[in-house]
Amino acid sequence: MLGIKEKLKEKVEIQREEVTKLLKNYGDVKIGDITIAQVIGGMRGLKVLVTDISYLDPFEGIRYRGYTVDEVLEKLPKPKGAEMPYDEAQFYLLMTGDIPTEEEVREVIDIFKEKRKVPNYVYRVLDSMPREARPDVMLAVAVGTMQQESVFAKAYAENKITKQNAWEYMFEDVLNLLPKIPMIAAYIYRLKYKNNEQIPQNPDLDFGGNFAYMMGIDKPYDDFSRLYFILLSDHESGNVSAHTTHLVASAWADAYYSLAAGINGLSGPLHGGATQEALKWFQELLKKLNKIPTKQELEQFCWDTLNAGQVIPGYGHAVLRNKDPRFETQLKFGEQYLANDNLFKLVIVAYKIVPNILKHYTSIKNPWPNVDNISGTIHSHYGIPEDFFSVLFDISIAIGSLSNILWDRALEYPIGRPRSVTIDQLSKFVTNK
Ligand code: FAM
Repeated sequence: MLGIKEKLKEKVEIQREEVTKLLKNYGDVKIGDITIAQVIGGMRGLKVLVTDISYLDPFEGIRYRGYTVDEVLEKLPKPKGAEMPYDEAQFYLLMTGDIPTEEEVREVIDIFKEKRKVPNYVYRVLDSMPREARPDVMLAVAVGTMQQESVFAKAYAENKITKQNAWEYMFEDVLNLLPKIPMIAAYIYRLKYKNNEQIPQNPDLDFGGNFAYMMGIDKPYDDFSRLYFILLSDHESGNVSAHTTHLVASAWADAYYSLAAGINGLSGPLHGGATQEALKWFQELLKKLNKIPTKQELEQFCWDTLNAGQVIPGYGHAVLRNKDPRFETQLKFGEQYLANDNLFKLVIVAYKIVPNILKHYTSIKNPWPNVDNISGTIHSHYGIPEDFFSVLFDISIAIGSLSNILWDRALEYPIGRPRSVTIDQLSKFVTNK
């Protein structure tokens, strides 16, 4: 068996040749036009990034390295007795493009276990932060604090890094950093919400299983953790957090700086914060009526939200134009384990009604529930407070974002630097037409 590093070495060589060929022979080929609406509209729809880690088809949904959500859940190896695959297997898939064998995933599990231990100074920093600090801020601070561990930054300072070998140092950083993220996240959770009564790691458990264990939440939360971390691991590289991580890394910042930036990028209510917003919206509705609403009551609540100039959280998407398979997969989990949960019942009722309301607005390009519509309900079912949701999302995006920046270095992508225009220039452009 080839180890993950050797396998990557082989693949990096092949992909480098491909990229060189594309650039040399076809660098001038146009693949699209840019409109004023796209320039003003957050580059929506512009194909200006490249990644093989995942691809988001607007109608079919996400494919991780070419595999759909269902295929990934079916094909990746699972821990004994678990219904969901190892997150380590998803990491292997995103990194190498291959579904790992049991033996291949075992190598990653062993490496991750060996590298889990978080330096003590990180805990001291976390302990000294105000209890009011948001948990995702604490996670970003913890990741930033560990920057001094960066093998990449050290090698750069010693003039050891070349364009060709940069990825190997990035690989070291990724392997050192990723296994620590769920450990730190669980520590923050117990510190903030469980009176700092910490649960030591269980060396027999995998990435997701150990996270659930350290959180102190019983089965089947281990399987939900595995599932959630897989589902949210990557959504091509254009969403705010993945894009931020990539952009920061493009200036040859190491994995610690880059991921800390991505964690901050996830926080906004229109992105990672939407999980929290969606749950709040459902809770408000339930509180107001004190029962599962009728169709009319729910429709009225939607109109009240929209007429107040607010978005209905958990619906719509910048790229997807169809139902989100990540929503559907969590729905199946909920049907199996949350059938008696009132909030979950409300998610199902809303699924049938809200899209029809949103369809009244022709400007809304996707009226369907997105992944964040349901995640918060499931997190909250397991007793997790709302402001911790973005940390769970951060653990997931770490898997995909770190895979992305490894490949950014491997394929020697340059620093990101788009150009800007002024409004005046745009106006003149139109007048001159
Ligand atoms: N409720 C009300 N209005 C909505 C809407 C919703 N759920 N989704 C879109 N719109 C509006 C949008 O505000 C825009 O209005 P204006 O023309 O007045 O600016 C119009 O419909 C067209 O928007 P779009 O092109 O369909 O979507 P965008 O690409 O601009 O925005 C989202 C995409 C996700 C930011 C938007 O759908 C939204 O705000 N949804 C609610 C928040 C949410 O659930 N975010 C989570 C997204 C998730 F995928 C993630 O990143 N984690």
